[in-house]
Amino acid sequence: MEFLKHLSIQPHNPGVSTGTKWFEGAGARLSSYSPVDGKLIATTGAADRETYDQAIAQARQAFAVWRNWPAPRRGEVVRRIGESLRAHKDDLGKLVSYEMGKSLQEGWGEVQEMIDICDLAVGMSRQLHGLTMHSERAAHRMYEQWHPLGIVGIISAFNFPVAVWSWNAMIAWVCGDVCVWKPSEKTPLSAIACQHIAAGVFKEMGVPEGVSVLVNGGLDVGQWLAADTRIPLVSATGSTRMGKAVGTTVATRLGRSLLELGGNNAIIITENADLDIAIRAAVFGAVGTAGQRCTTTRRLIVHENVYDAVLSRLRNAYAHLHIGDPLDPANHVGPLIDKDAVTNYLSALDAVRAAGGSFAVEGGVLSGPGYESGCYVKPCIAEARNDFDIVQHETFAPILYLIRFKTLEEAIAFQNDVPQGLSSSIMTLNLREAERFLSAAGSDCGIANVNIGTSGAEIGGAFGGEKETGGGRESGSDAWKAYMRRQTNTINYDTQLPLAQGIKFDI
Ligand code: UN1
Repeated sequence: MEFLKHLSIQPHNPGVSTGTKWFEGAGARLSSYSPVDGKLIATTGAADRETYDQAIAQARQAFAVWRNWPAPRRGEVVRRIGESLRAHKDDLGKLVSYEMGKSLQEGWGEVQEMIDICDLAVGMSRQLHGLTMHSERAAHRMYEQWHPLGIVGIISAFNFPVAVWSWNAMIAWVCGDVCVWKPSEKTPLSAIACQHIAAGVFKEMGVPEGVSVLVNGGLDVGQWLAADTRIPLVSATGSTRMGKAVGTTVATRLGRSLLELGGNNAIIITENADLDIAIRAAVFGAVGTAGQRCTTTRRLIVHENVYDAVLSRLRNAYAHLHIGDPLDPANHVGPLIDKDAVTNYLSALDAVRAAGGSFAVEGGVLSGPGYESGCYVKPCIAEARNDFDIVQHETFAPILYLIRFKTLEEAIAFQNDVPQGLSSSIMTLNLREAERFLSAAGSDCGIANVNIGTSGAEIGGAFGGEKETGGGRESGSDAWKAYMRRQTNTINYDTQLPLAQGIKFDI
């Protein structure tokens, strides 16, 4: 466990930080157990209301200074964080893998996603541009500019314990905001490691204390953030249930929220698909991160003419999956996050059977040597109908539902007929099918891919989805605008004061 030392993780860690300073916090301590071997990794303090309020006060002070730093200089801070992440990639990837349970490849991939967003944010720091408009009045100029918003609250989930913070924080920082991060109580150590990495750069560059605040804790801390009028934007990633609670609380005070919630992502495999690509995409999409990505492939909508071929290839691929210690590179699939997740997985299997579904690849909990934590489950495949209640729900586990279709219209209707709208794909070499899927009458998701699976989005595009996924967009494209306030400026350099719309008002 050398990586813990390299990342400054102690057996007992303080729970709250304003950057370089750490505070114990008098909230109920958090214990982080690894789902890999069931062992206690370390504990952290947690925020109580008083420590929380002090940390927010520090963030406010920091904002008053930080917003005046030129954006490219803030970009330089983010560039250095990216460099430090490169230096810590191996260790941080291992910690993510050990604390959360995803394969080491995916742990490293998550850190790479952080590095990528740093690079993107550095470039953005010189491109936070507004438009200029032509005024209807002579000798007047109109333009818009984007100013920093203030404190950005970040609530992140266990499944991407470090990357989701970085998508928000790196961009918010170049925008001139300061961040308050409430990580998942299931992965507090990964958050502590990130805070140490950022603080190292802050110290070197004289970044004001309070630009990066970490508040570990439980549900109550998330509720404080959501209700806090000092926080103009709350970005929350997690379940639809959590997002509805946060979004409602933020809305009652007319704050802004950016919600990244559940997905129920499907791949449509038409009779014109390249099945080699389709099967690889489907298997990685369904079992990667043990089915605990918001972009996980949960439904496979397969044309009747290729259904049997797809099923037999999937059976074959699933038979070759290695399930076990995610830090062992020979394994494809690690554990679920905890025993509650295992319970949810098992009740989903019961619900499939009760609804009349059957299993083409059986699931179950693994036991015996290497599986002592009780969190390892078998990825499984159920033949189901799209309108089963359980199929309409997001179960955070490696359960893939197979659904048969006859016409593309029917397939697209199935794809869209769920409450969520995050990611979607079509596998086809037929241009007409692909374009219909991408058209206004096609997929209703925030992400729609062709011959690529539903998970593993690159950070250059805007990431997020529609309907119960919450509507927020993070990462690339112009998602930075959510972290700033827009101001329209009209400047009169005339000797007269003409009124807009030609109104006459003589005194
Ligand atoms: C998530 O599961 O919350 O597209 C994010 C992907 C990753 C991000 C997933 N880049 O699968």
